[in-house]
Order: sequence, then structure tokens, then C-alpha cells
Amino acid sequence: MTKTAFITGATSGIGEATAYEFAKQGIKLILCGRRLHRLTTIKEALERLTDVHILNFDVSNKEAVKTAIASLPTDFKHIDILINNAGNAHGLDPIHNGDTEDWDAMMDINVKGLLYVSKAIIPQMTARKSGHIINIGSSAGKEVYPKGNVYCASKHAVLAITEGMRVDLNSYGIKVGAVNPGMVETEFSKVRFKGAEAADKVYTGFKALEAKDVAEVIYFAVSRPPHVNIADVLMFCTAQANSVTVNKSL
Ligand code: NDP
Ligand code: 8X3
Repeated sequence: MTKTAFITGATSGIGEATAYEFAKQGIKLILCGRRLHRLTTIKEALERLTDVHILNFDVSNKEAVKTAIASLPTDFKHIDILINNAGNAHGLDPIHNGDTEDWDAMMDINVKGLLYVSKAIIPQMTARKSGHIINIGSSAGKEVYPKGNVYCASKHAVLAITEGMRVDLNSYGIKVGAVNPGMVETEFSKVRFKGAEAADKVYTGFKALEAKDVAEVIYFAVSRPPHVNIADVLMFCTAQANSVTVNKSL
């Protein structure tokens, strides 16, 4: 039977690449994000491959999340796969200089947004005793690097929530896992540095992961047989060994 996937943050980077990867495999898609024009363009491109519905909302707005998910048409209401991907880093500052607006954005989007979306979708999975949730964490959820403070905290929270979900949803047969990439060349650094020049330098001198590399791992996880759950993946580009060790001489 054709499966339906709900992907947050599908307007760019890892979420968009995952939408393409899933579409190639004929998975029906519900694509979410705040930039409507991007959603529309991606829907037009992917509709040749699969059925696509778009939802334009901010994951950090609790009411908007509920309204958007309640508005799904009948043929998109049954969600088999949830990819909680929406999120970003905002700023890269030592803790004593951090901007509270950035802190709010990261906790509201990366942590609370993930919870709001999950809360709206999990009840149908528990009712059916099936489903698959993949949360996009980060290497920043496994270690803390200088100036990463609150972003790292938000991704540590994503990992704790993932483990909590896996435990609480265990008796319902729902698969829960996390995919945790290191540096991926997407719009991520443009958002982190608010479009400033520093963003251009982040991926120079080495070959970072591409969004597609992560999307392929996500598809691998969702395409395992029913008895297999990929619980946790940490992936780096070859040049990266951990958050602070990147070989730029390869
Ligand atoms: P991008 O900036 O390319 O994509 C971020 C996506 O999240 C966009 O589609 C954006 O859509 C969406 N988004 C951001 N804020 C909100 C919001 N408030 N409501 C709804 N959607 C939102 O970055 P990536 O693809 O790299 O990031 C995707 C995920 O991967 C994030 O969780 C990030 O933390 C994680 N990650 C990224 C790494 C990297 O190095 N790039 C490494 C490890 C993890 P829109 O603006 O249209 O709303
Ligand atoms: C993104 C990877 O190293 O910029 O989560 O935090 S990093």
C-alpha cells in the first residue's frame, strides 16, 4: 500500500531533498514550511512522481500547527511517516553574548515545534498501532562545541525526546529514530549568520555532506522491513571527525 509521509521544513535543504527521495519511491507527500512559493514550486516538480499536498505554517505556532494538520484532505489524513526536520541554528555566540531572540527561536522551533507537530500526528499512529517517526537531530545533539550552547541544547533535547518517544510508543509498535548529521551544505549557515559573509566560509576547503546524502539515509531508515528500526544514526562527511575537527587539506 502507498505510504504517506509528512515532512516539516521541506522548502530547502534536508527536508526538500527527502521530499525528492521519497517522491522517487512513490511515497505520497505532505510538505510543510513557511515559504509558500517554495512549497508550490516543489509540489509542481514532484507531482509528476507522486501525490503531493502542501501545508504552509510555522511549527512554533501551536494553533497554526493544529489548524494546518486538521485541514488535511481525506486522502492525506492517514500519515504513516513523520519526518520532524524543520529547524535551524540562529547565531553563533558565546553564552554571555547570546541574543535572547535567537535562543527563543531555537527552542521554539527546534524543540517545541517538533513537539507540537508530533502531538498532532501521534494519536492517529497510536490508534492504528503503526507508524514511523524520524527526528532530525545533529552531531550538535551529541557533543557541545564552542559558541554552540543553545543550538546544541536544542539538539540534545531532540535526542532526549526521540528516546522518550521510542520508549513511550514501544507498546504501539511505532518506530522512532533520529538521524544526526554533521555539517551539511544547505541554507543552514545563511540562517545561522543571518545572511552575513561568515556563512560563505563555513563549507570552504572541504567537501561537506549534501542534503541528498542525508535524505538517502532517511529513506534507508523508512524502507527497512517491519521488524527493523534504525534508532540512531550519526553521519559526517569524510573530512569531519567531530564538531571541531575538520580536515581542510584533503
Ligand atoms: P535549511 O535552512 O536548508 O532548512 C531548514 C528548513 O526548516 C526549511 O525548510 C525551513 O523552511 C524550515 N523551518 C525553519 N524554521 C521553521 C519554522 N518556524 N516553521 C516551519 N518550518 C521552519 O537547513 P537544513 O536543511 O540544513 O536543516 C534541516 C534540519 O537539519 C534542521 O533541524 C537542522 O538543525 C538539521 N541539521 C542541519 C545540519 C547542517 O549542517 N545543515 C547538520 C545537522 C542537523 P521555511 O523557512 O520555509 O519555513
Ligand atoms: C548542524 C551541524 O556543526 O553546525 O547541526 O552544529 S553544526
